[in-house]
Amino acid sequence: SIQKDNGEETAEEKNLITIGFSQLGAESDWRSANTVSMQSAFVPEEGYNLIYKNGQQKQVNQITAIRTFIQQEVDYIVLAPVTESGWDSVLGEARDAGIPVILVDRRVDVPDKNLYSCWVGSDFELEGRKMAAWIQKYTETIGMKADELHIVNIQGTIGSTAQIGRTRGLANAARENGWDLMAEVTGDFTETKGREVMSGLLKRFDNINVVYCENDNEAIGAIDAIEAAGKKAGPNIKNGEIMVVSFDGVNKEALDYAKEGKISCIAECNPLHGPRVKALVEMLVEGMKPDKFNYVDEKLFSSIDDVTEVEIDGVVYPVQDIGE
Ligand code: GYE
Repeated sequence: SIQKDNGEETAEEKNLITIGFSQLGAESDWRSANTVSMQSAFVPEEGYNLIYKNGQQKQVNQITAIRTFIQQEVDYIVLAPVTESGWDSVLGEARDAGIPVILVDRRVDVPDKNLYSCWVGSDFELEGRKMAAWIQKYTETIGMKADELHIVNIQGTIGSTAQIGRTRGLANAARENGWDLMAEVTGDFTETKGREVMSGLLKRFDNINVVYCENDNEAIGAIDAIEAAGKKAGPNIKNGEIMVVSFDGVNKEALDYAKEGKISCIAECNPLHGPRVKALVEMLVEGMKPDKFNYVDEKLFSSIDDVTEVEIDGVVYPVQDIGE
């Protein structure tokens, strides 16, 4: 076969399937785990050549990456989109080039659903509803009245599916329960921004008793800010502690915080999508039509044993005890 100058065969010569993967960034531990999962699933030994591009949390970088993949004539494009809007033209270009697009993690908001083959990820609004149900049950158990809850929401990247769903889950529950949801401010899913935003909120409000962080990295930053302000992060809100809850359950520090009670509850968000995306690609290769939307099952984690499960629309979700 034809050899490249360095003597190695090209992906094409090896009959590998080339996947262009536009990852949105490297903002969190969840994201790093997700990238590793993708990189370990799509390896040459399994018949794949993965081209990975990090979008640095900017949609324009992702659009450029997709256009490059189209020029390179990759076989499939996998897109983890940073936010939902603004994908119509570039996805149209991929379709015109005959390259199927698979979405992973977050979604795109396009009127023409045929612009992508399928999606795999989490039900982010359900995650938010589960967390709100946990807050409701726990605070009731310790005898707090609904109007005594003073909540701030440190949101994820505005306009991302994870932010939209988690914010909606809390906001609806706050309205239904009569909770005082005092502020919604973005922390961009990062530890640095979580710290900065929380320290600002503590200056603005002196009665915060629940901090809803839309991921663990923000929670770690927020806890730093709480401690720097001379307060304690914990579930004992009747005695002046500030209860922090968050999402993901991927990083070791956050799980340790959950064991110590600094984070009271974590809604699991599973990042290990590599094998799932690979299964979808394999179906497309075989000429099969995968389900359009593929959801992953997820639990809650907590070391507080007062609440063992939550129920939503008749479905029971267990709270996994993560011990001391
Ligand atoms: O929860 C957060 C990350 O989209 C589910 O993005 C993902 C979220 C995840 O930065 O940590």
